[in-house]
Amino acid sequence: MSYNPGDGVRCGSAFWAFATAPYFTTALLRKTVPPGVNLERKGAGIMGDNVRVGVLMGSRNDWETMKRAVDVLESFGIGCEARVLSAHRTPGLAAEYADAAESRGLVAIIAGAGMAAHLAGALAGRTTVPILGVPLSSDPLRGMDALLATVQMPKGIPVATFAIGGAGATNAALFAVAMIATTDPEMRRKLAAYRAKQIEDVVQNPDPRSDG
Ligand code: AIR
Repeated sequence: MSYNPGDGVRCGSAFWAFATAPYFTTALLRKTVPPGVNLERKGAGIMGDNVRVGVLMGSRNDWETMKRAVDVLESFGIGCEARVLSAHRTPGLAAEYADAAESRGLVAIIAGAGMAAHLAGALAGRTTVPILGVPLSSDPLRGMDALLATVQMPKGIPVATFAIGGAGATNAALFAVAMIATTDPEMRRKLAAYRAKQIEDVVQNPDPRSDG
């Protein structure tokens, strides 16, 4: 089964079948749902329990970059979910996602968007769950537009902003790991091991002319 971030699924391949089944069921039942049942929770990509970090992106075209955040979180064994939500194209669903974040126990939301990147800020305005913004590169301004839109939040509503593109996606996830590590000794140990491996990689390959 190919991964489809537009459906909003739990990270980790073992979860895909479980995660996508309710979504498709939801789509099928959309016209016959009893009054009072809130299907929009599914529409907002709210998929289940044990999700600690949400990885959101403004477009499915952002997936190749934002996948790096998911890869990091999965490598640390952190429950996460990936979802396309746009501050402009699906503002209601983005708001709903933010509104539910605290009660779901999310520790952080990583939000990547390009161009007039308002996703991170729009989420931050609706939740006290920390928002980690990743500006994404696109033509013609190569991410400078998204960087400024993400980092230049007015005082009172912070967004932690990371580097443009893949480095930012990776670092946002590592930052979420570090947040979790403040209260989780096992995660602290894993993060220390990750750093140690980076040092080891440099020490073992000091010659820039070698293949590494
Ligand atoms: N975007 C989508 N909705 C609001 C914004 N800012 C961003 C996406 C993507 C860029 O617009 O995050 O990086 C272009 O989107 P698309 O779908 O046209 O490729």
